[in-house]
Amino acid sequence: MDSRLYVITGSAFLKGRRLEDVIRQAIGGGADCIQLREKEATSRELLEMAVLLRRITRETDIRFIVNDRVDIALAADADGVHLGQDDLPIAVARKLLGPEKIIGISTHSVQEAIAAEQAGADYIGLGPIHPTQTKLDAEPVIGVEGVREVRRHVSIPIVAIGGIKQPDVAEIIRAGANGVAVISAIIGANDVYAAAAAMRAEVDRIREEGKPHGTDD
Ligand code: 3NM
Repeated sequence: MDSRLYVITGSAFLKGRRLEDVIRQAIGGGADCIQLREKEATSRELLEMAVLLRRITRETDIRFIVNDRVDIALAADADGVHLGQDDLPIAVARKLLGPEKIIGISTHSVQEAIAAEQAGADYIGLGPIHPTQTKLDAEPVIGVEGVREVRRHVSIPIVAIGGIKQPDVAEIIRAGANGVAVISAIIGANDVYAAAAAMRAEVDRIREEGKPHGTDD
C-alpha cells in the first residue's frame, strides 16, 4: 500500500462538477489511490458513490478505499477501509474483511502510529501536517517534523495528510512519508488534472532521491 498520491473525495469541493469527472481527472493526473469519504452522506448515497468509484478505479487499475464503513467497503468490493481512532478496532475490521483487504488507520502521534503498526495496519494516515479547513475536528498540527519523528518509529507506509499543497510536498516526502493524501488542493482545484499531475510529479521527483520510505521500498 505504497501510495504516492492518495486522493480523498469531498463533495463540498465539487462546485457543481460531477464526482465521476473530477475523480477521472485526478486519476489521469496521477492519483494512485482513491478514498470515498463523505461524512454527510446516507448509507444509500455512500453505496452508490462506492459502486461508481469501484468501477472507475477498476478500469484504471488503482486502489479504492472506503472511509470508516466496513459494510460499504464489502458491499462495493473496495480494496480496503480507512479507520479513525474511534472507528472499529483493526482486529474486528480484519475479521470482517478477511486477510486480503487493506486496512489504514488515521494517526496523529508517534504513540498512535506505533499502536496502529502493532495492531496490523497496512498503512497509516498521519496528520494534520498543516492547518486544514476540511476537517473541522482535526487534531493539533504535527508539522513536517511530526512525519520525521513517526518515520523513525514505524516501518509501514505513511501517507501524510492535512492542508497539503503542492509546494509542501517535497519536504514531506523528504521527511519520510511515502505519499500525500489530499482533498481540497485537488478536488477543489479549477484544473484537477493539472493539480494532481503537479503533486504526483513532485512525489516522484523526491522519491527518486532514494530516501527510506518504509518496508515497501
Ligand atoms: N484527516 P485537506 S486532516 C480527512 O489529520 C483528514 O487525520 C486529517 O483535507 C487528519 O487536504 C484531513 O483539504 C483533511 O486539508 C484533509
